[in-house]
Amino acid sequence: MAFDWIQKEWFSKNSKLVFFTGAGMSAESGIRTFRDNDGYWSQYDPMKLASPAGFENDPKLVLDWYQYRRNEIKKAKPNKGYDAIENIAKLFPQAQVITQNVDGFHKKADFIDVIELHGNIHKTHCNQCRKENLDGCELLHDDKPIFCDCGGLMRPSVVWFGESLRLSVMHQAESISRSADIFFSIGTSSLIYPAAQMPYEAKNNGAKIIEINPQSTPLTSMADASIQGLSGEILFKIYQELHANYN
Ligand code: BV8
Ligand code: ZN
Repeated sequence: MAFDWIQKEWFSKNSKLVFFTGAGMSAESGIRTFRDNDGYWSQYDPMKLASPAGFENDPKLVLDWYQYRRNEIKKAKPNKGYDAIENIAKLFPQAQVITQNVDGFHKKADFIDVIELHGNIHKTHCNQCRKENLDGCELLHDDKPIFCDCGGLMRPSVVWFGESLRLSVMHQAESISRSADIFFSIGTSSLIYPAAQMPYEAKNNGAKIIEINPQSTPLTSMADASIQGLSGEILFKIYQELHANYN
């Protein structure tokens, strides 16, 4: 293969590829990450904006922030890294995506399954009875928080700090990671658990770990290949290589 950090013998036509993605995947779409120098957490306190206590303390502040992020995401669109993953998935039919992102940029399709570990920002549910609302329901009405008929407050359907991930989602992500032959970890600081456990589940079950990130992370030392670069560009190059060899 043209680039030396991916060994040809790692791949075969029926390899099971898993793409584990974080906020860096959407950086080239103009969406801020969390922990880069210009990331959200450099300006805001995550416990005030992404935790149950923060929501309880000031629901309007939290809902304003999520509505702002929804609007930013709606103005943006997936970048070529997303297209590359979809095209690679057409070459390797068992490919799957496990994402920490809530922007919904990874599209489920018949050739690729997408697990959203931390939920989806476009979905809304009641904080008390968990009744879900249709996609796209606004978070504020007349600039005020919206109450469910049970009296609870409507909130974005994302996982906050201190909240458990849905057990079914966690188990699905664990078994997909354990069955991977090639596990790509893309655009994540590998700091947030239990999500950050996934590459270790893959590695412990024999997968090759390929990390794509301009920075090194706690995962870098155990990756079989660590590609320092931007996910959109790198994934497009990887697609070209794989297309040339496995089409
Ligand atoms: C849990 C909300 C069980 C969604 C987020 C004390 C109390 C409670 C819990 C804990 C605790 N101590 C530790 C924990 C566990 C905690 C945790 O991991 N904390 C960390 C700080 C140690 N985890 C939790 O709370 C989880 N739940 O444990 O439940 C429990 C229950 C009760 C009590 C105890 C435990 C829930 C975690 C989910 C938190 N939700 N956000 C939203 O609004 O989006 S956090 C946030 O981090 C996002 O969800 C995001 O998905 C996630 C991971 O971040 P990344 O995606 O990696 O993004 P980041 O900015 O960090 O990095 C971007 C990377 O991209 C960088 O490396 C950069 O170099 C790279 N990059 C930049 N540009 C590019 C690029 N790469 C490629 N190409 C580019 N162009
Ligand atoms: Zn309710």
